[in-house]
Amino acid sequence: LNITGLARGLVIWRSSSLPAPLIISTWSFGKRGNDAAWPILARGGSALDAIERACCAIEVDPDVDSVGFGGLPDAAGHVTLDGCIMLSPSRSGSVCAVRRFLHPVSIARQLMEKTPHMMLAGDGADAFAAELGFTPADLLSAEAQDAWRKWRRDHEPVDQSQDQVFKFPRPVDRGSDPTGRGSGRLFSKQPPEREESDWKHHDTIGALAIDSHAVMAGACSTSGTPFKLPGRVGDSPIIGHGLYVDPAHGAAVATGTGELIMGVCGSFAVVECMRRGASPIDAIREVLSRIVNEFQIADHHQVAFIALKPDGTFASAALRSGYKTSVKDGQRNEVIDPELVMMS
Ligand code: SD4
Repeated sequence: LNITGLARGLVIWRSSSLPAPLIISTWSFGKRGNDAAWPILARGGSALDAIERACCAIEVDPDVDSVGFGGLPDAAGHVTLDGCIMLSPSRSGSVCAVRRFLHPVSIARQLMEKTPHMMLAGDGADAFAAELGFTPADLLSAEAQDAWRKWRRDHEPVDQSQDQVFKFPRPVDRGSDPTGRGSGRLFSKQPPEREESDWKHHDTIGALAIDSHAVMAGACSTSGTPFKLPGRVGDSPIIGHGLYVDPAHGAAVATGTGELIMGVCGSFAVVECMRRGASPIDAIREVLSRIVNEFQIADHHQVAFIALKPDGTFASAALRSGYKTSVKDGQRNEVIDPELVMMS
């Protein structure tokens, strides 16, 4: 045990086994979020503040084509944002189908902290944000609008029954850009390779953190799948699907094809496996196997999870190649490959 401080005359004893602060985010662009959040964790601030800051940094970044401003719109040309935040089973907030505000995670946090509710949708979420004084924002970038116009041209009339929405090659993360920050361009053409779609596409910033008080928190934010049916909501804002945090047993966050993740309550299932004693990587392996067994997996499908235990051990794994994880703590600031890629 170490004496770590004095407060109002009380000696605060802290176990030397407390984990050092840590933040882990999905994709290589998550590194930008980690960098933005790190000063909070480094000065002893809260994991909750840190993951909110990480998500906000990505939401305002127009170079990230899957979150916040710059995200691709739905089939009707409207960008809708989903996000959630979680500390524990009794402390979470989420919003979905937000159309007039840029920061779903911040709105979700306000919902968690200021109301007895856990989830708000659509106009109700927008009205709540307006009432709280969030600044309205235009979410549709010129580039995303061009992409939508091209999509409409090529898919007229829109026939969602043919699964057009999902028939784009899956996102591929090539790691850091020349600045070392992670490109954020998971879907744009990047010659010479042509593994990706002509379209920029969808994905999610998911972040898990532990602060110096050993508190764990998680959040995720997305514009969902591109050109989705208006009203479609994926896993990301739904507690237990895109994100789950149980302070005693661990946290998990997901990215990828929401429908696959939702089919197995993915993040909750990962945490449940850890609760029963599985390591983070074995927990993810079990849930990915379940997805493979339950769904007809197509080329364009991707699912990745990050799992974190309260002691700071973590793992990430993906259904397919092309996914990366960003991690930052006192010693390192890296973009790493997942420990496991389940299918070729
Ligand atoms: C969704 N899981 O809406 C989110 C978006 C995402 O890769 O992560 N797509 O399905």
